[in-house]
Amino acid sequence: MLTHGLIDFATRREREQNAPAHVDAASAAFAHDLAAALATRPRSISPKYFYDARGSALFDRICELPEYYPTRTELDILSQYAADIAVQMGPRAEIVEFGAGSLRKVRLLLDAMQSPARYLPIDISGEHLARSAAALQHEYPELDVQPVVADYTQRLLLPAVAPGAGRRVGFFPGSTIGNFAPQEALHFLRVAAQVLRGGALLLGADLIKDPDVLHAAYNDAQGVTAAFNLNLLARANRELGADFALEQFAHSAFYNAPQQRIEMHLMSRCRQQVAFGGNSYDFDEGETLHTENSYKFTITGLRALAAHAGFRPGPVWTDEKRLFSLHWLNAPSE
Ligand code: AVJ
Repeated sequence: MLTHGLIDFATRREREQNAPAHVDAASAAFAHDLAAALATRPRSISPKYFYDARGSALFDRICELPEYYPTRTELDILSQYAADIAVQMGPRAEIVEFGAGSLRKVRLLLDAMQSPARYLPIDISGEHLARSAAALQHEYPELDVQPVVADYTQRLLLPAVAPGAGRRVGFFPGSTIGNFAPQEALHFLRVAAQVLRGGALLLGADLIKDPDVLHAAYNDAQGVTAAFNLNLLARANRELGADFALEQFAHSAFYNAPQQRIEMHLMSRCRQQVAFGGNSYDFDEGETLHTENSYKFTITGLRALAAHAGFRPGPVWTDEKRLFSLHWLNAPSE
């Protein structure tokens, strides 16, 4: 239906389009999931398929858009409160980042921390992970950088905390948690609470706000978000030989207030057929392929969710306009 599987989601950061060993498996999964999506109604597919090389580049451009406040705001909060966050972390802490992530963000933490001991970025994409890890290791020669190739939504085995080391702190920025349906978010937080036992999680969550502000963030004037959404069809044409007529699909993004989420869809502008994998699929005028959910939170709602998953919520940092929130969540000790 409209939710996406956890395992599907976990591979959304796959960016190994240039790694021949991985391309076939990634394409096969895309082909399989696209066929399943087109054969079901309402139609929906995991947002992980946005992130081929072109889609990843478009996402990087989204993060720079004037309307797309989350990245900029989270970076502002991180730099403003880095010292407070570092106090929570304590000396010789290690950071476990879920997703190989943005080095800009983790750098702000490392620079404020007292003798950070180790950085463990976890990502399903070995290629992207190796690049990020090597870049960070080069900049922080004292830091023990240990990339972990794994699906972080499953139970994770991490190296033991080193003797004499400080707390283990999970880092899940960007409101990536917003791609999960509520039940999936709860499941993810429960797994994280186990992996981070005795430590904590630093979690970025986008906040419910004026729907016009939300709307603009996903309907930018330059059309970068539209191109990002439509790239899913372009990718299907390029990679799988589908024949989507891109000009016959419209980017649609809107705030679904009762569900507290932005929904992105690709909407058929007319009645049409699409040929793919030896089959033909009918689209009615206005029929959509649902491509993404991006849940928004209240501070109290997020804290309640985390508590339900076993965390003890601590300090929350936010910006002046309360656009975005960063949560310190203490993991259970056992
Ligand atoms: C990477 C899932 C946090 O939901 O805002 C940006 C992805 N989609 N613009 C988000 C996205 C359209 C982004 N996340």
